[in-house]
Amino acid sequence: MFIDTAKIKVHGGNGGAGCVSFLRTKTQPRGGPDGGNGGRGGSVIIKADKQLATLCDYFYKPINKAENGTPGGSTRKNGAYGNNLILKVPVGTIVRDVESGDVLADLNKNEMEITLAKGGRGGFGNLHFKSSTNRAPRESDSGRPGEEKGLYLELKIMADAGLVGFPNAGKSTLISAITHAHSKIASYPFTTRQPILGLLEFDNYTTVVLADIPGLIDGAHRNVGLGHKFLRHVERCSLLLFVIDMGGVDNRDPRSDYEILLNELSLHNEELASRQSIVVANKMDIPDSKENLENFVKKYPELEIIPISALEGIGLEKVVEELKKKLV
Ligand SMILES: Nc1nc2c(ncn2[C@@H]2O[C@H](COP(=O)(O)OP(=O)(O)OP(=O)(O)O)[C@@H](O)[C@H]2O)c(=O)[nH]1
Ligand SMILES: [Mg+2]
Repeated sequence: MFIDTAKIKVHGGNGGAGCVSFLRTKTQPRGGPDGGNGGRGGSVIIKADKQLATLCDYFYKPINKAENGTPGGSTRKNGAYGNNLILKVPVGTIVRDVESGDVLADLNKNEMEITLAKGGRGGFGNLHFKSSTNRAPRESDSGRPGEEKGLYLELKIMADAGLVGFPNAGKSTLISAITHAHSKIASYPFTTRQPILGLLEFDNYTTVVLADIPGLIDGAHRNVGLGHKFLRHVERCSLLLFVIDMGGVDNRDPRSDYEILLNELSLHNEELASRQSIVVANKMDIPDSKENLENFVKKYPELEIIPISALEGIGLEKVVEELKKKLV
């Protein structure tokens, strides 16, 4: 299951208690205090892992606690440290404090990590309290509790370019044609239900990552269709590819499709609508598409438009060339 947000609680481990003990042996019947300190509790650490693609682990396990330290013992034995708990999350996960809303970390690189909740310090044993004036202390410390925090995790996948379009516009067909991705293609709307990443390799061996996301429709911001929340996954893209169906089936007008897309983008995040973009005019193999494209170009003469047929593989080199020019 693809999950891109999760609310979790993290607890550092508690410190172990200090020990009160006195050495008693045959040769040292009054050997003095020898209670060891408790061990420190483990910390909760969050770490980006490129093998992961979803936050679903945390949907099922929202409470995460590191190990407690163990208590100190007699004969000066200190308690063992609690093990740290490492929470692995996909690269691109943002961590926010639930109460303040502050961003604590943006784990945008593989293996990047931060400590979310420190473990508590272990308590002192009575040996620690020994002094010249108090040679047989009976006091010890309890361990400190570990830190506790409520956190909100949000995944914004890392991609260089994002495909935005109506359902059935041909986004998945395009990404499957130019990258190694296998995005499901079908003639019904909302085939794609979660973001799919595709790696595009250029002739000089440089690569960029494209993201295919579910289709948007009018009212997506009001949760119509699959809603617009998954637009968070194109927020990091420096380039947007608007995939527009020029076929005009069911009397659809590509000009209003484009307008609706822009509107839905700006309702999600105003800045997205003015992001660097290319319009990919798809389905140019359909007879009515020529006229539709002419009308589209007339209305938007300032846009960069690439006519293609993702299905028949026409115009794809031009898309790849533009991606290379703009992203590499
Ligand atoms: N004639 C024609 N059909 C196409 C072209 N590209 C895609 N299609 C068809 O359009 C339908 C939808 O294609 P998808 O690639 O699944 O569309 P999508 O934009 O990913 O759709 P969602 O995942 O539902 O948002 C499929 O039946 C494709 O075969 C094209 O260039 N020409
Ligand atoms: Mg699709």
